Amino acid sequence: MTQQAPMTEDPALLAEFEARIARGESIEPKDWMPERYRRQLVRMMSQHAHSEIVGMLPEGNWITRAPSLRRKLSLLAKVQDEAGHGLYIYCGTETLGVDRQQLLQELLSGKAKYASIFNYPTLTWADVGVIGWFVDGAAIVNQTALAKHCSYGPYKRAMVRVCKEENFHKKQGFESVAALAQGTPAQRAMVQDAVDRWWWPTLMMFGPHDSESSNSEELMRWGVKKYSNDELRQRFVNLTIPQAQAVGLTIPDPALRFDAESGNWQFGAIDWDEFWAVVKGDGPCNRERVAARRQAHEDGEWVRAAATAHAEKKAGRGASRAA
Ligand code: FAQ
Repeated sequence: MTQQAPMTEDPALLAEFEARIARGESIEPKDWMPERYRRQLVRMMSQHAHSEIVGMLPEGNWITRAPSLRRKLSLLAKVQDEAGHGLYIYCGTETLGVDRQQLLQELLSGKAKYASIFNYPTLTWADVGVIGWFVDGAAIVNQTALAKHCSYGPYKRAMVRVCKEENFHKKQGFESVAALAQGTPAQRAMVQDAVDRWWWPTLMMFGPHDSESSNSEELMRWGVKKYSNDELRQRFVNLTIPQAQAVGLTIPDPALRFDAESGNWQFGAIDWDEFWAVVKGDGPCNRERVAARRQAHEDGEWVRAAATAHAEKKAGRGASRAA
């Protein structure tokens, strides 16, 4: 999505818009907004929607291999929830005047970004629990801030429901992790291995360091983001370390230590080269993920054609009844 177009806004309208943000008012679809604000929201919300949809794939990989009916049911429900979140956020994006087909094309062509985390493989059943615990846990930290503070009304309201569901996901993930952590030595080794592989990519989900975050200043000024990437990352680490300790799992970071003065868990250096490689398309599963979405889109062609034919038939009947 292009962000570079020159934009000159009416200074009086811009001042009134910024005053509304300062008063904590919600901006609604028909309200005046700077073009740059609209574009930033389309960028962020469409990336978010794509993340929910692509995010179905790593865990979806395990639905047929869940170890019990109970685990299968909760995983099915979770993956279905993520589809709902994606559709919900695409609807939110449409309130900004952007066509969903265009956004989907950008995803299918490989042009659109989505969360880096979903380009990692799910190698064992333990990965499913750890994704619920870490990835949904990270999503909750990020999205609760949006649900409470985001200045764009439709996005903020969407996040309220999404966060409630993500909370269920996190609980089912942590419960599964706790069961494995108390299981046989092989189960404990499996879940520790999953923690080792998912920890650092989860920290990367929060985006680059604040000093490298090109969008944060604008998003924070306009009340979309309340907290910076590093602030939210720190909050996630502080919340998660005691949980790992409670179930006897080790976080793969030798530099981790509690700083009593700040109350923060200090952590080691993130591998930003890995992050940018994944964001630019060179992660372990980027090609596989986009190929799976393309295949799903092609497989769904008959459904779209049938729905269109049905709508046309209904419209035709309506027209002949009205005549
Ligand atoms: N992956 O300037 P910033 C979930 C890009 S949903 C890929 O700091 P910003 C649910 C960024 O787009 C997870 N790209 O960007 C679930 C920008 O590039 P651009 C998704 C990333 O917007 C759970 C450039 O780097 N959540 O997990 C990433 O201020 C389990 C510079 O970055 C959301 O989308 C990344 N991790 O901050 C589903 C929440 N980070 O566009 C299934 C809403 C950054 O200028 C299973 N979004 N980039 O070309 C946000 O809060 C923000 O957009 C951030 C990024 C924090 C993601």
